[in-house]
Amino acid sequence: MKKIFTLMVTAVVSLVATFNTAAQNNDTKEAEAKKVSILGDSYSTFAGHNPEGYAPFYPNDRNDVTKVEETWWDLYINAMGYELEANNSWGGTTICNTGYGRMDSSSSAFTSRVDMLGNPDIIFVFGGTNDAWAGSPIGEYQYEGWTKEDCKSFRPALACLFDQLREKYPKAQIYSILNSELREEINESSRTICKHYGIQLIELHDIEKQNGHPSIKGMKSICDQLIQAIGSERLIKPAGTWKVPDISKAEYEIMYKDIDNGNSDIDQFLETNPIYEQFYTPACSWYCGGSVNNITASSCLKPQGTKTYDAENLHDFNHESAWAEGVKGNGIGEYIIYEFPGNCPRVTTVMILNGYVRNEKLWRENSRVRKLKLYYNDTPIGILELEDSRTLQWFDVGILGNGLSAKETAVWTLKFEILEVYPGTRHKDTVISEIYFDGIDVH
Ligand SMILES: [Ca+2]
Repeated sequence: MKKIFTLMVTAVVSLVATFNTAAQNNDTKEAEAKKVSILGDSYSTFAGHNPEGYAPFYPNDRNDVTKVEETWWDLYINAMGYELEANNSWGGTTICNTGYGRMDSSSSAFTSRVDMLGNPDIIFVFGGTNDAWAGSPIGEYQYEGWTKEDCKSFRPALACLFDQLREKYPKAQIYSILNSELREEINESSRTICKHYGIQLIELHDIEKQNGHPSIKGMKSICDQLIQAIGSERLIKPAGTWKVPDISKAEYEIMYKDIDNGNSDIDQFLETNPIYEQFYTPACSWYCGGSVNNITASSCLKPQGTKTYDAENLHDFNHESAWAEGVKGNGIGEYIIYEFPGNCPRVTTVMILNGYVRNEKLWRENSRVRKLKLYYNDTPIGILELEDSRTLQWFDVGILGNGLSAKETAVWTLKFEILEVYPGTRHKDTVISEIYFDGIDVH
């Protein structure tokens, strides 16, 4: 793989448009990013990102989190490719109307802040920690007719909070996050009330803390646990597609050589067929800094004549070579794993040539992938829904990877598992010609 990388970097860089410009010019079908709002306490604060007048905890001298990019919510939103709608988090606040020292906290309690979340698709309620630490009264389970007095206790207040959120944001998906190491009656009450409202409760575990608050490591764990708990069913449709042209690599190369002889057709060809430019005469791309350590597959079809179907064919920047799964049937459950160096530039886009795209006949005769489950370090983060077309399709998958400051040895992986296929007319084998990447942290 190192060889391909070197080739790509040293290849003619003077060419026409870069990948990004080409992508922008194309007919994209970008889905609008989901908007996330947070109703929280100090764990979800960061100075400058919460409403004015609220007391943020972060950044703090006694905690190593110094950047907003290190908070659980910014990590999660970036990983999922979502957008922040509102972060209504306030340090020291309780869900119920009883705060520290048994003081009336009704003006800052979660129940008094439901109106300030904007227009979200997803709401995270991350509270209860201060109720536990302040020793707020637990109260009885109550699912209607709450008074301000009732909401001085945790159980009625939490139920009242969910009821208000449901009414005010009927389209939003609500998730409740429960801190680790809280007293059991808070945990048990949260489980019972979430169950009553059909709200998924994410119970955190093993969160590293400094001064009672998540550290950088703790924040990362929260993000990972959220992805693990709720990320798996996200459907990701192609953000755009490019047709695969009907000429071979050899024909293209002959045509390309002719460019010096004043062949103006090639310019026009490149403009309408950016795939060939990317593969065979690449300009600057994510690969100027990005690389892949190795690619493995759960199975590969045995060579047929001189043609191989190994996993390496997925990342050789040759549209004519392909990987095919090697089990009986359509290969449902078969998978491919890409391993990246720990300090590799981060990936935001997955590019896929679906099927045996070498020519139209082979493409039709062999099976193509319909759904690919995407895992980041073994955690499912979404399902790529591929079109049944002989095209390059690209998918915005959020920001994946550790970033440039990580150790090279802290490798990370992307796994692609076949969930569904479009059957071929002649063969059952499911084929993918190429999976490669675009991203950030380069240039
Ligand atoms: Ca290939």
